Amino acid sequence: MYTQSFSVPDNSSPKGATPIAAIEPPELMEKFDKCIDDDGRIEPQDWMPDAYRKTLVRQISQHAHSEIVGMLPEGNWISRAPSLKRKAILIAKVQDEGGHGLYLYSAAETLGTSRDQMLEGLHTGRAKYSSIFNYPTSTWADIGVVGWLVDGAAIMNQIPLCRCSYGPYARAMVRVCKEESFHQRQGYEALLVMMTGTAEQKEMVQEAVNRWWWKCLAMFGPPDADSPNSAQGMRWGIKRISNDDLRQKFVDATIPQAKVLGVTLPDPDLKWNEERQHYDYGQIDWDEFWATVNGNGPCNKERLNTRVKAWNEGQWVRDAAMAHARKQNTLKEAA
Ligand code: FAQ
Repeated sequence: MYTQSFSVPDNSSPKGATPIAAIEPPELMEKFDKCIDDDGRIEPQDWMPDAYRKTLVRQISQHAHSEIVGMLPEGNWISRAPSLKRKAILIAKVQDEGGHGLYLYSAAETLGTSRDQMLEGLHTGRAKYSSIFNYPTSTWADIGVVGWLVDGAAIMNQIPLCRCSYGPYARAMVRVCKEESFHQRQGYEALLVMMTGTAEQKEMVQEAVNRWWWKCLAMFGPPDADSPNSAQGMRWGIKRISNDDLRQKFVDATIPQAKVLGVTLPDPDLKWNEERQHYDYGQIDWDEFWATVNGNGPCNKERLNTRVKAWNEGQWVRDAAMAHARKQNTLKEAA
């Protein structure tokens, strides 16, 4: 079961009883608030309220875990990619996701947490990671759909994070977004090719879209009204656009892409709303989302077991690297 390992204490929540200003030195708080109000960047050496630090550790470590666990559903298809070209692209993509996880762990470490602490949270099931990676990739079309829709949703969420008030996170996001953009395009292109193929291939794409669409909408997090961290995250310039607004942007951007591709999005309520100048969409199954976030999705146990096994089996590599570093240090000292 997942709990709230990196949760921010109640006093940092907009709904909390004690305002943050009341528990932090006023002159430091004033300088921090001014920097946030001026849209400046907070750097690791700067003073920051404890609640800001904890919120960032929570979000960045969850994000890092998502990238690392996110390697698994796609890694599942590397050995079965239908051509050498697709295999090379998929290996590069999965490797990129691993790199994103590493930048993000490094960004979180600048806040005073250690990688061991973060990984312990993941491996014991205390830390969260994105709900989306707890669903199976059952056919090759899923790999295209993950690129198109999952990476598409990830970019929509991550572009505003390039302007996050915490410098190391914002800078990591710039590179991550460039790579995610390639990921999204390769997925869409793979699907475009399948849609010029046989009836079975087209059906495989449609069936994969049907399974992933709603899960991707839920990726943006609970509705704003039920999102405990949003108001404070936005006040601090960590989040720039709310969960619901990002979800709407994703729906609006994806509908024309689905038309070009020739697939139907599985929502009878999708309809252009002239007054809102946005598409309306149907009800997301939030019970299913929370069950998955809380450890009871179709692949939660498998994903966690795989990560723990990889970590345990990699112990000798970490030991060897440490032994090598010690040997190099001894040689340097002796020289
Ligand atoms: N899954 O109050 P809010 C990717 C939790 S990377 C699980 O709205 P917040 C790349 C949330 O943590 C995908 N839990 O929270 C890739 C909180 O719990 P807590 C990951 C979720 O932080 C592609 C509680 O619900 N991206 O895909 C989810 O203000 C392909 C209440 O929620 C990021 O992490 C969820 N979907 O907003 C890799 C981006 N949604 O912590 C491989 C950075 C919410 O209080 C292959 N993160 N929760 O115990 C964010 O932007 C934010 O953290 C949100 C959530 C928007 C995810």
